[in-house]
Amino acid sequence: MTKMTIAGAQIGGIQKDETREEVVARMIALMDDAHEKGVAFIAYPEMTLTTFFPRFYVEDRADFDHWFETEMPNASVQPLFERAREYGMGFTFGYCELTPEGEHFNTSIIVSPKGEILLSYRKTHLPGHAEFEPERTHQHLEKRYFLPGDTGFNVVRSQGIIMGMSICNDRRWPESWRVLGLQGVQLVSIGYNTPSQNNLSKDEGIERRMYHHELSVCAGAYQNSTYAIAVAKCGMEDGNHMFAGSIIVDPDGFVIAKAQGEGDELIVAEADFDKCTFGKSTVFNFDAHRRIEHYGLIASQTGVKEPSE
Ligand code: ING
Repeated sequence: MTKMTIAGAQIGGIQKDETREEVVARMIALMDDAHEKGVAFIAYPEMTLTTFFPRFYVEDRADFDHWFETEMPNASVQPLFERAREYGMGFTFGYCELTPEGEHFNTSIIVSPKGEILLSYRKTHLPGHAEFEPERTHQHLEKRYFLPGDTGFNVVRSQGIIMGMSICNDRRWPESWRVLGLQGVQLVSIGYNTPSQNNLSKDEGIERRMYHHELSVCAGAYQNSTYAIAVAKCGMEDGNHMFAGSIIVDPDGFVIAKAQGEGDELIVAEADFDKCTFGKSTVFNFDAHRRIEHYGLIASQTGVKEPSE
């Protein structure tokens, strides 16, 4: 299948006291709307089921284990899986994963129209810090509550195309996109929760932040000739603002759908995956043009090493 109607289901703020069931009901309402519009695949945001709790500091991390899912699917999300299967709709969403071994990950999954979990991804690039930093106006403690992902960036064939995932900060790192691109990815789903207030520099405004978000997704899609759905959990959460700007981007890097508000909102686009072929066979024909003998530092060196003089 080369054509598919795809959607991003932007989710407005989730408050601390909102239950999983209340959130899933909001997700299903968007899925119902998507079904009305003939959508075959829908993407939900990062950490869709809970508020963005890494804005809060807690001494004992176990006190935050209630924000995590210990099995997937589970009773809370089962209605979403059932509705998707009824509609024959594939989907992806992010949640916080607590493994039987006691490890905590920021995770997302791709589910087939039959309700099978085909791929699980654990967020690689965790922004922020692990300890409380008093000089910050806003804490961003993902490094405190999650381990760096151990899955790497993988793809899966589903619904006739090659699908992959990133999560939030991953979209800012070209390596995330290129590893997926080297596997022939045609649709990258990226959920995000991006606070609007900056933690350190006061001069960064929301416009600048939004520009960097869109720049990252459009560049990643273009440079790997893939569609991308970047979908936000946004709006106000317990007095903290996260920006919206959910977009669907085509393989030429053009935004073809964009959310207008900061609440629950469906964005829809007609994807023709044959459009991925041109870029992959010309400008970004990796096999014909890449020179990996010169790229060694990308995978062998973590930080910057400047010349001595
Ligand atoms: N959030 C943010 C993101 O990468 C951030 C962190 C905000 C980075 C602003 C840079 C600038 O979109 C998450 N959850 O990764």
